[in-house]
Amino acid sequence: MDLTPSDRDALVVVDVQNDFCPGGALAVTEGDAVVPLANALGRRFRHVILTQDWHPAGHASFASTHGKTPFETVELSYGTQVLWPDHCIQGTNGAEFHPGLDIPHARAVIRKGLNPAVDSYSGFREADRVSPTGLAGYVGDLGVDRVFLCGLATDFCVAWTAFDAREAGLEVVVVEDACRGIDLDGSLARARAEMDARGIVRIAMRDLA
Ligand code: VGL
Ligand code: ZN
Repeated sequence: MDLTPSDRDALVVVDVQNDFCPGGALAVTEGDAVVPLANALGRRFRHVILTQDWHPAGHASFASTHGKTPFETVELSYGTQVLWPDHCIQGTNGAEFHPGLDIPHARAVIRKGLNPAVDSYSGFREADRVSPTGLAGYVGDLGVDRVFLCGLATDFCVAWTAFDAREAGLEVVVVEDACRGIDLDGSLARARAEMDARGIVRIAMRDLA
């Protein structure tokens, strides 16, 4: 595969938000390390989309909503939901992009996880597997047939975005060293295996040189 970015490619920067960085409510180890890499990647793409986890208070993915402890699971209408600390609440500082994120030509921000009853790891589709965010239509309208992904977290929002991009008929490239994972009970290894099984290409920054 020729990895040189062209106008038929889009970069999707997933959830590079304060709550997923050190000091945040759902901090990913070294989450802030992806910021300079996302910025460098951004300069290589004409089309850049940012996703933003954007939950209402009392969201169904919050442990506090169910009187439970973070990282327990609960059965919701659409299946098993991991419960998280309250994070990325609309309008809070934790929901803002990391202040170092510097991709001024990023034209679209896809907010997700707005439905109080349904989570959305994926930038394309909510966890009920039927409610679209509009991202597939947006990139399709631009003539994009391949997306490159970076950001947080490798094994949740990046992975689910990659799976749904593939199901939308796009080629998918994950820039792994521009991502960081949560790794809950082996979730990182499972996500990588699932990416390989679905024909998602995993690369490193240097492969784009
Ligand atoms: C994420 C858990 C909950 C992510 C978002 O960005 O990977 N993980 N909400
Ligand atoms: Zn979330």
